[in-house]
Amino acid sequence: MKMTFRWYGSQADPIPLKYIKQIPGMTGLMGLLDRPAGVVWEPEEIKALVDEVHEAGLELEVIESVNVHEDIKTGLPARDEYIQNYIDTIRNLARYGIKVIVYNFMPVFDWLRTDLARVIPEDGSNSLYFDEKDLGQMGPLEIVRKTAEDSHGFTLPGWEPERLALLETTLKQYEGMTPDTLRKHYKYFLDAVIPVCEEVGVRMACHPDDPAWPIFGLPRIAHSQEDYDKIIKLHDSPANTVCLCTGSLGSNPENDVPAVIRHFGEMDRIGAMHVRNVKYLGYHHFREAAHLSSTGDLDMYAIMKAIHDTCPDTYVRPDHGRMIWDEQGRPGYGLYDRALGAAYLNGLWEAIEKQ
Ligand code: DNO
Repeated sequence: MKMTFRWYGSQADPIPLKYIKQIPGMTGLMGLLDRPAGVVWEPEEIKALVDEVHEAGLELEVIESVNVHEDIKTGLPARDEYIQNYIDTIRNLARYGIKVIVYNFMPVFDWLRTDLARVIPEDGSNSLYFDEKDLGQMGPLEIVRKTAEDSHGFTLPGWEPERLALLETTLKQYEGMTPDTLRKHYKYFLDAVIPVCEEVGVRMACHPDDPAWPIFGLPRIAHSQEDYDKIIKLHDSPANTVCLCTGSLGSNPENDVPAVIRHFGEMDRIGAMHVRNVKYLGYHHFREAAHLSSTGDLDMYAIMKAIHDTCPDTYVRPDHGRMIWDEQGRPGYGLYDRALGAAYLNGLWEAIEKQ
């Protein structure tokens, strides 16, 4: 296992690389360039990022959120141009040592919450929270406005302003689209990019729908083991993999997360892991918990054991942390609770190894 940390770059992330390096057992980053969907990530900017990370004594083999343009997902004529840009980006990233690209194929929204700072009554910390009942009152435009307001001025992954400016038009383009049609567009994308990945030694890792069910009537096709079985068959290749996010899949208690890890781990189809815990509060109602098993409803030991047994060389990162110790930061992506999460996951790993 390679323990990594999501970092937004020195311009956008208040956490200095030297702090990340000081987390015990931290080997590298899941990094990103904050670029709009559809553009080519240029070699110079990738090189600058990689050099900066290497200078801090960390690796950068995983890149997150090379976002797929909505025209690709909706199958519009401009998709070929955007796919070509994606291919150029894959080639540029491979040139600088990137091995895995984490992306998603969710229509319009990436992850979705109804509150970014819900106080946890037990200890006064706060975390990301979702209650489907609140969505009914808000609607898509309202939730976007609220999320932007609550983000303390930080850009949030998947909530890029230029994407959201087109929200109404984009939502219309999905009207009536079935999951099968979305999968057809997905196949068109994979058929074009996966051969390039094979050629340059990169694996694409698809992040699950978060939360793990359809929202606002949009088609969503990546929130269960069955969904991912279909995705993998769309273009069967070792380069077509899953970014197995335990908190996203685990938001739906019907997903047996350790079993899903074993299923895809045994097939060598896990490109990267996001590991975090979830506390169920009711039907389609949850909040994010500390990583420790007893603070939530996922069995983190069983999760780490499944990784250990089936995909021990994969990249892992602690996922969203709570806000603790009065830290002010990007919701889900502060330093303290994610560092505690990494230390805990490394502790579980050591115990499993020594058993
Ligand atoms: C949320 C993240 C996601 C993930 C993207 C990848 O916190 O895990 O935004 O990076 O879905 O495209």
